[in-house]
Amino acid sequence: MVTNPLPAFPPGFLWGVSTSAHQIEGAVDKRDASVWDAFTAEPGRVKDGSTAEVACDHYHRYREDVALLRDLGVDAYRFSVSWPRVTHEGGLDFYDRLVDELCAAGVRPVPTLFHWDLPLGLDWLERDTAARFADHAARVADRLGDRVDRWITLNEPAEHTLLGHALGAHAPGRTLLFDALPVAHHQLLAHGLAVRALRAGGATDIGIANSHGPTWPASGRPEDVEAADFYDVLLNRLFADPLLLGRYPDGIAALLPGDVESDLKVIAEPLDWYGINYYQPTKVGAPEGTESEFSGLTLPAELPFSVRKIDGYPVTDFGWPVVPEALTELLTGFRERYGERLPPVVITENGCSYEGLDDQERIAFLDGHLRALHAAMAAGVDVRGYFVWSLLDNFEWAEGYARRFGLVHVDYGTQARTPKSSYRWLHNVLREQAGKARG
Ligand code: GBH
Repeated sequence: MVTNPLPAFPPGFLWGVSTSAHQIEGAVDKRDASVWDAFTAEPGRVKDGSTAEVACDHYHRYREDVALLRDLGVDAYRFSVSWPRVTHEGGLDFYDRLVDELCAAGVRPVPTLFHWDLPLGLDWLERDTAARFADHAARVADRLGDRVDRWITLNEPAEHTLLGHALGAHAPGRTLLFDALPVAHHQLLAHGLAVRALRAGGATDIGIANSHGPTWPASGRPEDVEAADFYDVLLNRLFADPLLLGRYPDGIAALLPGDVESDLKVIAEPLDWYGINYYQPTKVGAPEGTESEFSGLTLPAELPFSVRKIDGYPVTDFGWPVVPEALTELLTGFRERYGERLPPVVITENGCSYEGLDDQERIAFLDGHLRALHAAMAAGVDVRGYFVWSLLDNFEWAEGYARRFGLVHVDYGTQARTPKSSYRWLHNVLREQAGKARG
């Protein structure tokens, strides 16, 4: 049981929860197909053989879900706008209704414009997809911009590149290893072009949600340190450096297509804030010459690093280690590396998968990570908000419905929503924090 009250977060700190379209909406007949539909249809791609055709049926139950948000007491809701729904006749109407419902409930809408469900037929290996994404962004903003003032361009281009195009665990299922690098570059370019398009339409509060975590070398041996540094480039610096410093880490630009120098000017459009999705640190060592297992993935032997097990910490149902203090380390490390170039930070995702309605482990996870976040703020990192992943149990990509990340339990047979203990706990935290902010 967690009993000590959390330290006070500053007035104006934004409390929220996150979801994504493909993981909760369902209503597949009311949108065009995405690469995830095609991927899911291939046998063996999704562990329990499930699809996202219905998911949490949020498309039809959004009113009930917004009521859950309102009763939870969050300031903001991060959801994603499904690009293949926007391309479908009448698809934007759904987001119009959702945003109205959120505004009426006093919950600020924070849409993400791409969370992995690329329209089928588009391809991030093609440079043109970046321009298409900017058009998509402009179209959504044109419709919702009178009620939405904060935007997120992309969700985790790193994971989409790595899992979707390098290792084949996510849609579109390619196993290109390092030949997947153009996918990273084109997403970053898409981000920059979207920032310009959104600003041209009057938007003033734009960020991105990147997946980051500290990389720990397996030992002090130079070969382990070198391998860990390489992994750190792939997960962290490949994305943060171009966005925040306007350059790629050494050796990367030469591997990318096109006029990289001129693209970097677009990619480095100043951001109003920088979103970080944090889950866990990764321990990395020199290659061991064999395949290795990593979060349900098989990493090929030819990679110049190997991922090692982190011992000595509790693990979630997914097997991910629970290391709250690595969030403090991550944030202070970012502040050191990027200095004044780092805009205010928002934690756009943090959460864990556990079974059960009385989810004391989730409470302990969130409590620990909020304390770690507060410690980073006390050490001088400017953090403006925190979003829990996720409001609801949902379609966890290649894991299907087996992993439950929600504050609210979903019975996929009846679609009944049942708030878990963590939901009530967060509700109390938010009430307590509001009281503190009033002084
Ligand atoms: C996010 O990605 C996604 O944005 C979201 O859609 C998803 O539902 C959510 O997280 C939960 O998965 O084996 O211990 O090293 C998270 C990216 C990449 C974080 C893999 C955990 C490996 C854990 N994840 N990583 S470990």
